[in-house]
Amino acid sequence: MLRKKIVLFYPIATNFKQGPPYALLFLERVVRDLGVDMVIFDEKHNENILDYIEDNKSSIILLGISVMLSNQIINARKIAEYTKKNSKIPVLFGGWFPTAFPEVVLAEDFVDLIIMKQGEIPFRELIVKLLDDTKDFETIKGLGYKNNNILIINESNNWTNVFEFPRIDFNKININNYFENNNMFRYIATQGCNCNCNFCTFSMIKEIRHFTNQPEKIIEDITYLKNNIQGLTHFSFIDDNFFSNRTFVLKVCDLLVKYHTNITWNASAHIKQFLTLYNEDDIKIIKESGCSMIWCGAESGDNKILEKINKNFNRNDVIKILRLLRKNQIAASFNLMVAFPPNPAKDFNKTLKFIMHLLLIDRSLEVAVNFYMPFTKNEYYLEATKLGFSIPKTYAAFEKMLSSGLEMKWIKNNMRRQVAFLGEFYLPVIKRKYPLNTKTVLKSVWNFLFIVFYPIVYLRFIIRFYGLNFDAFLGMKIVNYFKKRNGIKLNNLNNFMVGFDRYMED
Ligand code: B12
Repeated sequence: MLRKKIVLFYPIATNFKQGPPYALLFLERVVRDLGVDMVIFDEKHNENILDYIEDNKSSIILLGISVMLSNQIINARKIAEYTKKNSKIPVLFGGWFPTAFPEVVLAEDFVDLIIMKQGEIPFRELIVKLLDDTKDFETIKGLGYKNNNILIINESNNWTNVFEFPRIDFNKININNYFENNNMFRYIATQGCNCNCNFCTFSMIKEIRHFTNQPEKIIEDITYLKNNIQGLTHFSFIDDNFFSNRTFVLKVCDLLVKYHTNITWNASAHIKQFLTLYNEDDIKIIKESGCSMIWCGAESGDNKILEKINKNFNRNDVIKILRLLRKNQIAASFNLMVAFPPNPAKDFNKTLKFIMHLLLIDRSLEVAVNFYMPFTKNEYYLEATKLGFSIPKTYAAFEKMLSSGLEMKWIKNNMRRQVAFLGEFYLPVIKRKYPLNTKTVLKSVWNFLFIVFYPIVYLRFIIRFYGLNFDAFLGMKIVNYFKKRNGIKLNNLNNFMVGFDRYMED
């Protein structure tokens, strides 16, 4: 008899580089003792999932799809619809999108089941039931299912330490597919977050906590990855809040110094936590262990906004961490949000000027800016609803949002233009740094722009003036002319992310 199979699918999220599909690797480990085959398809690298489903439909007992709010929604639907149309395989959606919007997802005909929050425990329980051919799903916490077309959403499990489960198996993917920039690999060392920022998806999960993997296990994984990927020297810890546990961080650093003197790494921190937890000696150890960059949510240049979104720090703290990192030769990278309703112009102005100020303190600072999207129910969400805003109510409305953007009437076109000019022109010029992934043919164009436009852009930063963008307009015309001439196209899968990222093209 054919062995039963579970197919797990990670739809493409972005046209930029993506890391390994950790969500699926974390799930595989909890069912590997159940005598069922698990096959992982990452759409970024494996194209033949439909053929696989077609060829194996009699032995596949479940198709599981991981979905976060991104282009994944669109491609998840395509595979799910195909599967429903051409087989009897049940389709399960998991990940942050069904966690945040369970009813929206489960209401669709192409979805039979959803799993909310951490998947490990409910996923294992579900597979056991499917293997037994029983359908009494009411005992599985975190599961949503249908009974005679009625949607049933069970209560969820508490947030648990998933690092206590068996280790993930890197052999389930081709690790070399995830080797980036000829030196880097993304890795998950901790999970969750212990902050209460009320704009973050995590704030929807009230009892969310922060858990760390054991430092020794992390070092073993790093050794394994280094031994199996030629040229790997840099790790990006893509955790939400790597630095929130000092004992853990210092232990990792200690082991890195002991066993991996020649690697560098970057990770995320909450600004206040970092400033409170780490002294100068700690930062020296962190640097010595290879830390080359720390990224943080600086979020806003407006103290009032920082207070109201519960960041627990102010502008001075942002400046303080930037100076501290600079002094210790660790690069900083800040994410910010602009245009909070109902007075978007106020924080917009403060934040853009603040960014200019920060850049004058440290030219190596990396910055990403997004327009604030009121997805969680805080004060700004209420203000936004007064202005006619509503979160999409159906799966199709979310798909539309991804291609045409969210309707946020308080954001004016000149704001979009100014943010775009800041990201695409002023920052590269003041930093004299090509936008990431700039094609070789465009580098000489940028070199020219760096010389011609630097004085005026520098002056702008000194007087903090980002209006009347004749220089950026001209500069971008020149860049776009050469892009067109060389057939370079920017194809963004996520049009709703209306700000700019550090990544320009890929
Ligand atoms: C890494 C990451 C990315 C990578 C993803 C690719 C990759 N594999 O590296 C990249 C860089 C592409 C990315 C992009 C984006 N991301 Co992102 N990302 C993350 C991050 C930091 C870690 C994801 C991860 O691998 N976690 C580790 C795994 C083990 O955990 P997990 O994914 O949560 O999976 C568990 C459960 O969710 C569940 N589960 C997940 N999938 C499935 C599937 C099934 C079948 C089941 C049963 C269970 C299940 O079980 C898993 C094991 O417990 C998360 C935050 C987080 N902690 O998850 C944000 C997060 C997922 N991203 C988010 C967002 C919004 C984005 C962006 C849209 C915007 C942005 N600014 O980041 C973009 C989209 C694309 C773009 N603009 O280009 C949000 C999602 C919000 C939402 N409601 O969907 C999160 C939660 C961040 C946040 N705090 O808001 N992201």
